[in-house]
Amino acid sequence: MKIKSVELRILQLPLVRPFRTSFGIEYNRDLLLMKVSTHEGVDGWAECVAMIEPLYSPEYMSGAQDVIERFLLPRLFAAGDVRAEDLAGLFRPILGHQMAKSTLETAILDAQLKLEGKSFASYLGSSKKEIDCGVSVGIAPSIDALVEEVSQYVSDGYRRIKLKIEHGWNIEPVSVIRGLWPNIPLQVDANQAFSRDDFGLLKKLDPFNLLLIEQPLDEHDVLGHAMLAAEVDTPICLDESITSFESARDALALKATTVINIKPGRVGGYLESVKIHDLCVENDIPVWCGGMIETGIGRAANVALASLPGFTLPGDTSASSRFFTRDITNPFVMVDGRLTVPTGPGIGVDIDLDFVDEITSAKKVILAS
Ligand code: OSB
Ligand code: MG
Repeated sequence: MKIKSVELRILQLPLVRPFRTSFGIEYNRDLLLMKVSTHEGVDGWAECVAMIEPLYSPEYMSGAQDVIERFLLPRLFAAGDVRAEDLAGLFRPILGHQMAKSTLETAILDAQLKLEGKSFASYLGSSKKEIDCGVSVGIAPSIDALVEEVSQYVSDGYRRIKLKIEHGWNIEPVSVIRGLWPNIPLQVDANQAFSRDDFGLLKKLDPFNLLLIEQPLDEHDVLGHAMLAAEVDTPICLDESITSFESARDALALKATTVINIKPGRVGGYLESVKIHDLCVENDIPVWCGGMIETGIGRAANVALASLPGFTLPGDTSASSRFFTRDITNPFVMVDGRLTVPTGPGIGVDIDLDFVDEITSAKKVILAS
């Protein structure tokens, strides 16, 4: 395929309720949206999962845009005829910036698969028609507010609940939710809030029959996670620490993680995600698909990925209504705790261009020549 132009937009999409994680971080969903147009006549779309500030990972929205414009697009345009499978090699000299790279690879893959009439799921190697859904619950203003929010998700039919935890919000919320729903699959996510001094506290989570503790320690403290894993019974699952196939391989070898959260943006794209998935399948390590508050565009691709056979745990692949009153695609609607895997060509969703225009605050088109 030959790329004709790349359109970048900044959108503001309001959330249905605030989403709070450790360190008082409150997420919004300003996002960078990309459309790649090709000489073959198809367009490909992708969203960048970098948040507006570098609070989850070092990448941030306008930094990702800068990397795309300054370093990735010139290499892409100079390469001429490209396929999505070429991009990792093409971008290899540019270090880091996985979310920026993933955006471009995903948009090109969308265009390529539309041209070939193939769905994302079948290209990635999946056969499942639907996937089980979990939901990520932010730090609530009070225990009562948490119970009310979780009750809503349980009655919506979510098949797994994930509670965000931090200092001052850990054993009590978990104990209350476990007490009210003794059998619901439950897990926690600390987003790096704890340190090696907190093993005693984290050990107190063992009686609650949690599926896993996600990223309790600093992203660079892989050895600390291995030490913690040896002390607690609850499985440890890395999120932020897994930024590539190599980091996943090494974390598994160190026994720092016995479950892996795969987020395509964090590891540089869907192709790298499949490599990590295959590694985990070979090693009998369960994986699940993380979320970055995606719109229907990123959600569609995540749902396709989550339908691969190694994704044996429900992911943060919730319905569009979890975050948005109105999505920028046909919404993902959960039925019986499951979402249907799109089967149309490419990511397989229709984009509501009128609504996208309505919430666009900036737009730029970069021509290949
Ligand atoms: O750590 O999994 C995380 C959202 C933004 C940044 C980091 C995380 C999250 C979530 C998932 O918890 C939210 C979702 O369902 O998309
Ligand atoms: Mg996480």
